[in-house]
Amino acid sequence: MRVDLGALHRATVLCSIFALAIAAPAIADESEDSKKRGTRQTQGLEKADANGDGSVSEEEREAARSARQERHFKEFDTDGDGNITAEERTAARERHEARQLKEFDVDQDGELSPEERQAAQRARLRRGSFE
Ligand SMILES: [Ca+2]
Ligand SMILES: [Ca+2]
Ligand SMILES: [Ca+2]
Repeated sequence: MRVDLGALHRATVLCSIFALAIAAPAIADESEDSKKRGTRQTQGLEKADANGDGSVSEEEREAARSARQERHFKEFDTDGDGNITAEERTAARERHEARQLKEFDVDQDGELSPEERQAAQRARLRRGSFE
């Protein structure tokens, strides 16, 4: 009967990583799809840039982050009572795993190999969330 602080914290950490990635594109790795990621980063920037002046201020970054966290919270809290129960957490994890399987099970053997997991993790970092 309590908020999953662990998950929220993880989201915050990942958001920070994402923010770093935006701030320092030079340190981006040389993965085969770095071009695609650049596009995603730009989209993320546009979303966070609430007043459209082309840069993301501290406030805008903060607002984007809490919006994201709220979205995650709502995704977990399926009955909307403001609490995340163990059942809701389990259900969310199952949904998450099913989604991951659908998206990243490249050879469709019904489970994620270490390589597929890695791809999933990279995609997650790119999105700046733990969805
Ligand atoms: Ca702005
Ligand atoms: Ca609930
Ligand atoms: Ca597989």
